[in-house]
Amino acid sequence: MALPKSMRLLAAVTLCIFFYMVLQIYKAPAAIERPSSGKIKEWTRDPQLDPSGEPPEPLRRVEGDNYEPNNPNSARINATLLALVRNEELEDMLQSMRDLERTWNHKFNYPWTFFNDKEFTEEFKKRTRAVTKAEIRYEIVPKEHWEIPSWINMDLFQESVAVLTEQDVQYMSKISYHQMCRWNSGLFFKHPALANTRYYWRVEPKVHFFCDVDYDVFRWMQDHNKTYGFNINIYDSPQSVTTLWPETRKFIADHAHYLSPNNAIEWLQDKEQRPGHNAKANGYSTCHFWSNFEIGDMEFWRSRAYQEYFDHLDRAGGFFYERWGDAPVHSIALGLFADKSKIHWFRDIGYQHIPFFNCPNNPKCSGCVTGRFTDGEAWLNQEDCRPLWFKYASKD
Ligand SMILES: Nc1nc2c(ncn2[C@@H]2O[C@H](COP(=O)(O)OP(=O)(O)OP(=O)(O)O)[C@@H](O)[C@H]2O)c(=O)[nH]1
Ligand SMILES: [Mg+2]
Repeated sequence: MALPKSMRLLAAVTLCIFFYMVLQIYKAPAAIERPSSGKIKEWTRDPQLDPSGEPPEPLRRVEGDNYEPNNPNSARINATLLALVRNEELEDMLQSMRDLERTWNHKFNYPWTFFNDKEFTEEFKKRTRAVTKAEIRYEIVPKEHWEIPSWINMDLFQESVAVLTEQDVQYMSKISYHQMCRWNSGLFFKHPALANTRYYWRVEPKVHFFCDVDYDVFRWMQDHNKTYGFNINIYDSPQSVTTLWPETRKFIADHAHYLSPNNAIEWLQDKEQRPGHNAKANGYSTCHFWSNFEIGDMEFWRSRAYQEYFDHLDRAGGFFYERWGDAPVHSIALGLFADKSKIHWFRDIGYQHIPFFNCPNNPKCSGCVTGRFTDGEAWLNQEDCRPLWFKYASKD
């Protein structure tokens, strides 16, 4: 018995749909890619999962009283722990200090230098003094280093705030945030209190340190001729730095002689890993050393190359009309003007600034999860750009 024509048509369509579905199932990947993995293709696993220890010798250690706080012939070099901090952040600063004193500085007793745009309160001084045997200096940022520069047009600033806030640029409307980024970028090392200091370790309130470090980190920088040390590398929000790379290119065009022969420009310009970021930031990958932790040689910031670069950026106005951070500004300068072999990954200094971690596989560490990059939402793993640095520079 023949089926009516409409039934035959329906059967044919159903058959087609069936075969189409089978084909789609066949074409699907064998394993579903976890959207949370986010790790770069070069990595099969995070290198912090592998056992690691101290960086190479020479390592200077405590012997007898060589690092005692009042030893006039101590082995300390010209270096300081430094923090820009507000009086209201006292509890969070104490937390950071306790961690760093416990893991490192109670052995080496490097001085702390605190900076503030206002006077420190007596309470701030009293309570910070109680958590260290080392000397502490309390310094005020000079007005001319903090105030908004005269060439910034405040109407234009307000317009930019409206536009970039709309584009979700965090802290865009907070004037003090812009001032802080500018000061950390190009002015902190000019403070008279640091005139005789060469190395610094930047510490923010509310950060954690997890690993015992048993060598003089500043002396290690000096002995190994390092310019800069970092431990976390992340992407920036490209909307906050739209014209930073174009301004940088203008500067390079006139100052090519400042480029290091062993620079990391390829790292700065990578567009493979996050093409969208590179496009929005007009050629900059946005990968940067996360500067709430930095151990550096201020000679680099005091160099002619950096001073002229900073002045160029400062005149361009992007610390206010956009939200250029000290992290991308420092990172770009290092990537261009420093020898990349002089930039060191302090994998052994376990660290957290919300929401990211650096947590090595090292018996000297406790309180963090080995190899965990974030305890925030899974998508934050995608912000990790260490693999880019390792690809274009090294893990040293
Ligand atoms: N004295 C002073 N310190 C400031 C000011 N703004 C920021 N800071 C300090 O500068 C550092 C960086 O500021 P944060 O607000 O932590 O900036 P951030 O790390 O980008 O932001 P979070 O992710 O919210 O921590 C911290 O040590 C602050 O205490 C300010 O107006 N005055
Ligand atoms: Mg912070």
